[in-house]
Amino acid sequence: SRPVIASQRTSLPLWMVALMVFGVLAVLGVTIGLLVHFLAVENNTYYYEGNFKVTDIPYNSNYEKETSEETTALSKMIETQMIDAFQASSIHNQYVTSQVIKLFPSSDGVTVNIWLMFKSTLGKKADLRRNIESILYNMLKNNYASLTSDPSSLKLTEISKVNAEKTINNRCGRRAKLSSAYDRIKGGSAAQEGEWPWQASLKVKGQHYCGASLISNRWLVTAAHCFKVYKNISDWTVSFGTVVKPPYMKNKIKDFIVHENYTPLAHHDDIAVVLLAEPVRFTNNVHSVCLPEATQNIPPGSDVVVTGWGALMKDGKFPELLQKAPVKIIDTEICNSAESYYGLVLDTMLCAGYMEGHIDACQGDSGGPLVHPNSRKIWFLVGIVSWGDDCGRKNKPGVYTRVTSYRAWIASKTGI
Ligand code: 4AZ
Repeated sequence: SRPVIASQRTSLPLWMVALMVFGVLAVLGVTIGLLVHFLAVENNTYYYEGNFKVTDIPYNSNYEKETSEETTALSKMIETQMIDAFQASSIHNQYVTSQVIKLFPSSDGVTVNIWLMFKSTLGKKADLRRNIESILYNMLKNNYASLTSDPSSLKLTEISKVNAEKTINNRCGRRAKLSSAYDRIKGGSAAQEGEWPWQASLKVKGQHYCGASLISNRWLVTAAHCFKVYKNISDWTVSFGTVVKPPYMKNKIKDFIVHENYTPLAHHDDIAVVLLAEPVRFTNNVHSVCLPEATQNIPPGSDVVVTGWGALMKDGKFPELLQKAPVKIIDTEICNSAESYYGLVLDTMLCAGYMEGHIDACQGDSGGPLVHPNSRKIWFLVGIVSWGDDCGRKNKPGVYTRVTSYRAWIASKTGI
């Protein structure tokens, strides 16, 4: 009987053997697949922060100001050089973006603080850092764009995603998330989350009433006419994000200041600032827009964007999601012509939209932002939705409070 037993033991059913072999192969396959995926295929994002010194630049306190012409000009020059250097390099496939965060002027030049984002496979991470450093070093050594710099001053460190995003979110007018999807309101389309992080909804008794723009962690800018009817501070709340209901967050307000010369029967000086009861914590979805200098000129034809939760057409439906509409600055003279507003548009206002109509701000967008990306793609608040003859009508574009005209007024009330 023994041989019988032995033969029983050795002859496992074929299907069971096949199953076991299959099982082992499957586990091996998944393991190898995962390893390859994480070591070679998966693109991880890495962030770096750096500093270097540009010499031979005379001291100018305007370099300390984030929004000054001097800061924009020098930052743009350096950013252009960095982009060119990385795009011409061997790591151009890993390069995502680079920018100047801050300039620190001193007696012997300007220290430049930069921020970089790369994608790389895990195995190549150490090489990547060395490569970035040597590309920047060579860029500085070559005394680019007639700027003299000190390549030995270059310092580069890897930073966490959390810190990288914090750096961006603490600067005005920038977006931490880079989405290719970024790219009613009447004639608009739904906004992406984090696309317009300064957009606020001013609510009366929990209902969306007006738009507003965040200019610091405590202050908002809006239209004076939003406070025409409801003047009781406790009636108001503020929320952010893209969904109007339920609100992404709910902030109480401590105070609002309406322009002294605003009168409810006219459209002039249609500006107010709102103080939040508690400062907001800046995130990818909530942070401030830049204010232009009083002297900044935005020429007719410039591309701007108006955003809000206003009606999709005159007497139309209100959207659930924040809407964006691309419009263009219109020459005030054209906007004041007989077939348009016939002289009603003051120097302290600006027109934006299209003379043929269709794309425009509408009821409920009031107080909200009209923003312009500068040459560095940093967003500036150029207008506040104020008035217009209906929405999207031919020859009746939207009229906005011209923010540059009130730059000093905003500073006098908020210190910003
Ligand atoms: C409003 O009623 C309103 N087309 C806001 C903007 C415009 C028209 C009306 C501009 O709040």
